[in-house]
Amino acid sequence: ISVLEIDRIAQNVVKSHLETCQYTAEELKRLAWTLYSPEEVRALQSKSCEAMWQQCSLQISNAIQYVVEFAKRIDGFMELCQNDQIILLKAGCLEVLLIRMIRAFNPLNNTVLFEGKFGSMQMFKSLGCDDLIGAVFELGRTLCRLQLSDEELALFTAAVLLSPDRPWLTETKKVQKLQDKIYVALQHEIQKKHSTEDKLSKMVSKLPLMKTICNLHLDKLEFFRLLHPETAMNFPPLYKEVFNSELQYSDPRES
Ligand code: 4D8
Repeated sequence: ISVLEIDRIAQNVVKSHLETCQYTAEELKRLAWTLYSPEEVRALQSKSCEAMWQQCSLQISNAIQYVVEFAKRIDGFMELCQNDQIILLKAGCLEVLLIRMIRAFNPLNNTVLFEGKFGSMQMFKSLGCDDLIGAVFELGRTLCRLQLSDEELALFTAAVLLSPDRPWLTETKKVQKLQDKIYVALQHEIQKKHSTEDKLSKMVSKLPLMKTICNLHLDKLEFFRLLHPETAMNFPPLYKEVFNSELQYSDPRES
């Protein structure tokens, strides 16, 4: 693999990332001190659990659409079989969102952008998922400390998306080769900034916490679905498609 090819991969991934982020870095900088007022936070907190879940699932579903577009623009992704494309997106998109979140996370006051304004974890109180939200904010804080550039974020999210160890992949080798190249490009990008510490291993060391958060989210969703099946049925189709535990195969006996 040549330096030329690494550069080409880096350019493709970074361009895809920048084209598929809802907000530019400048927009986020401008928004950073647009905070929810105490009254607005109280209004969010006094929503019903169902209404807040609905609102969050809509935000996540919106953000997933951009991740799908990001994946499609990564060279090689569309050349994978459709089965593997779906498996990689279903398994990786929340992790990608959590990494993307740090662009919209202000570590100075521990707030995150939610529907146009920044708010602390207290604004999610009515979800009834304090442990999940606590873990998400902890991840935000620790990832922010790494001070990742958009180039590093782009390559890191692409590498996470192209994880060859997702269950039920058919073309594991093909995915592995794509991920290897992206990690080489990421290492190359990190070295450019001659950072002394081992930034890449610090990034990779956050993956277990991300996996924990994904599993916690699935647990919470499963529990929510038991308590409020009618609300869960009305979640956005993309959210349901990505996070539904039961694969919806039709029963062959019925046809
Ligand atoms: O660019 O789309 O504007 C998080 C959601 C981010 C969840 C969104 C969220 C993001 C996960 C709302 C609720 C990450 C951006 C905004 C909305 C990702 C938590 C915070 C996007 C980056 C920041 C800014 C709660 C956007 C994890 C999940 C819990 C449930 C009960 C579903």
